[in-house]
Amino acid sequence: MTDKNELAQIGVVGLAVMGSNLARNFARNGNTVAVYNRSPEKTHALIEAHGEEGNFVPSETIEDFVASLERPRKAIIMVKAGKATDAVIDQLAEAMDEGDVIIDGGNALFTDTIRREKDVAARGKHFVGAGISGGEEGALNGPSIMPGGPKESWETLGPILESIAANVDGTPCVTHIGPDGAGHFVKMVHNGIEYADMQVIGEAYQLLRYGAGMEPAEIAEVFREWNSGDLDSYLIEITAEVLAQKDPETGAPLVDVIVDAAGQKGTGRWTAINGLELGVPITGIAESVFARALSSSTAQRRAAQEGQLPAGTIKELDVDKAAFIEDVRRALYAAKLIAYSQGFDEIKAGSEEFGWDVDPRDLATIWRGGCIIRAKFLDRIRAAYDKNADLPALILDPYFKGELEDLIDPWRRVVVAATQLGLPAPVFASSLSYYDSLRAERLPAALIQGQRDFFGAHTFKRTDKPGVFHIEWSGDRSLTQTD
Ligand code: NBP
Repeated sequence: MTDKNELAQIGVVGLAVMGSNLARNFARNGNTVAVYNRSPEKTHALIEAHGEEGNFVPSETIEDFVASLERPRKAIIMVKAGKATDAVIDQLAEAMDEGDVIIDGGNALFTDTIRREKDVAARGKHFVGAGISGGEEGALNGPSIMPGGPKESWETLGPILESIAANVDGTPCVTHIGPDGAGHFVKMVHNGIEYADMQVIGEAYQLLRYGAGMEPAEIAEVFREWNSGDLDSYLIEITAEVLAQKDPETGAPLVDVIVDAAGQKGTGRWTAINGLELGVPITGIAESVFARALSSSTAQRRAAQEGQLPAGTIKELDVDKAAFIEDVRRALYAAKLIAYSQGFDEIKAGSEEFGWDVDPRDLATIWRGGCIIRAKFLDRIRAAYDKNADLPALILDPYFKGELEDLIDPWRRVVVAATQLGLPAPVFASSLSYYDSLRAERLPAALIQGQRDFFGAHTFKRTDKPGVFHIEWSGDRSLTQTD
């Protein structure tokens, strides 16, 4: 139904797949929704195909669109991230009045969101950068939404977003995350965790396929079974679906006909870069981004496959298949746990750096539904932060510590097996090194400090007394205290 005279509670600019699905979701949930797209064909197509799903108010100019919104006006931008977003923000800020709210629902880099919030605030309007997860299906049926921006905007925007968000146990998967770029920041880290989660699932598949010699359909059954336990999650569920799928053209397992070069749109890379900038070891996420890059290094891979690199001694799997499958399940669980723990570390560090005061319990709550990393496991994460919001690391929560007691030996066995089988398992292995580094009483960092003092007089601290010291390496090797 369309009514040009009715004022809309919310507007959507940009009616490609995400925007039109989001607009339909608003309309289906009782909101009158104003819709506008740069080229009017998309607006017409939406109204023609889905106009009966609820109350839409279509416009062909941004001025008419703004005039069709109830005050304070609220408009969500769902256009291509980057320059297009800046252009639309400018048009909306020009046409709107003081106190109106511009929401960017695209995948913006959080530093862009911080800049945009400042610019829009200087023009007297509110700006909310909102991370929206769940892809096109989530946009239509209930996404997980991570809005940042001023708290006042949340007061008016909150109920509308709650009406379309996914819902788990009566709790909507949306809450105010924090000021300016906080929403887009946590969405970025969410995507980074998603990269790691997908990579560890991939590594488990690789070991079962080429280590245990199992066929994709058989592995699909294993994943189906795993989905009824600790690993119960959307990604495990769809993995079983993909592995069970046959290629409609050849009848071969679909996974065998898909080129093994993983693409990326950049949010995982942003997460890794930000981890480096903040000095947070998010090794699982970074390694997953590198694994995708390596998969796409076609020329190098071809050269290496042509026998130019020695494989060394490759062993056959020498354990019972059922036992190996269970070990791989536990290694996957452990590596996944590390990736989440590291992701929450990055959020904590970002929150402190930018003064956002992000509550990790909120994230564990709103990621339980609607988003790609939705998993039963998030209830455990929420319980961990409920007990202690200042956990030094998620894996130090007593429940997860207990889980790791059961996971650590299988995890070590799987990393050893992968090495002996000559199969890559970069996140399984690097996560284990991270874990052992955290536990280690002494790290080789002492030696590195010695080296740095040797070649660059960078000084070092001592274990036995306070102060800063230097050895006269090129002289008499005496010790001097510099501070
Ligand atoms: P696209 O990212 O493909 O963008 C297409 C839309 O941008 C069209 O409506 C197009 O209008 C509009 N647009 C462009 Br391009 N330049 C414009 C300009 N200068 N002024 C006004 N409008 C302009 O759409 P999408 O895949 O629906 O994604 C929308 C946002 O949601 C993106 O930021 C994306 O990163 C994010 N996101 C997407 C997904 C997903 O699964 N696809 C998931 C999560 C987040 P036109 O019709 O006139 O060309």
